Amino acid sequence: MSDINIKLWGIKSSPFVRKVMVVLYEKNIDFQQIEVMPSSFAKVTRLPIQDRFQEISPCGRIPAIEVNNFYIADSAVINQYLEHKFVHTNKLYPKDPDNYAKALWLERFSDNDLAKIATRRIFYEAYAKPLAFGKVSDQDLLKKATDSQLPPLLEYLETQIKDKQYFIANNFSIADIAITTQLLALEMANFELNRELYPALCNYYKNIKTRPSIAKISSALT
Ligand SMILES: N[C@@H](CCC(=O)N[C@@H](CS)C(=O)NCC(=O)O)C(=O)O
Repeated sequence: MSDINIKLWGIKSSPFVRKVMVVLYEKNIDFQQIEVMPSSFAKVTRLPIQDRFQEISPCGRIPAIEVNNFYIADSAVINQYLEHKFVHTNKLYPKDPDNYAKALWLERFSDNDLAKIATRRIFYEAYAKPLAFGKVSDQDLLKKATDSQLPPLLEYLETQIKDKQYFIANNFSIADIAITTQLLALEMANFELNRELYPALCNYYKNIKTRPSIAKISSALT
């Protein structure tokens, strides 16, 4: 792989960038990180948008990846691409069709439904907004998110993990990566999972954080 030059565009604190970082670590693929904010954030902070970023990521979102002369955006697309491009590396998508579909569903649930509240509301209000924009968090929005919008999503995950080690067929997969990166975003926003309400999810989260690829992204944040 020494003739392959990989650049991952996006700041390490983004849960979606972290999804790709975990996949790269799991697959033992070397990469260079280009710490760039989404274009919409850069506009608010008036920071210059990096040369070429708009070309690499047409909607200005992070992450995007560059592999030699090829580039593509969106964590779900990037991770499927890496699975197909680097075929002799650790597999992160189940082979069995039912498990494969279930893993994709859990990834989509995390990227869309869970991220809408965990990242775009709680992580953004409590962590990113004060830190990146120097603005005060909206406590009403945060309370609504933590008290009523997030619980049904966590309850669903609790029913899906039960007492298993991983979400799908006892193998670490893209489903675990997508879910864990959202749970990490909640932790960064100082949201603590309630052990009484979500005992299985709490155990799962505690264990998965000891996995080297996950430990690596968690420690990169502190
Ligand atoms: N579906 C995308 C979502 C990426 C995303 O929303 N990234 C955020 C940063 S965490 C972003 O770029 N936000 C800026 C924007 O939406 O304009 C993915 O999985 O890559």
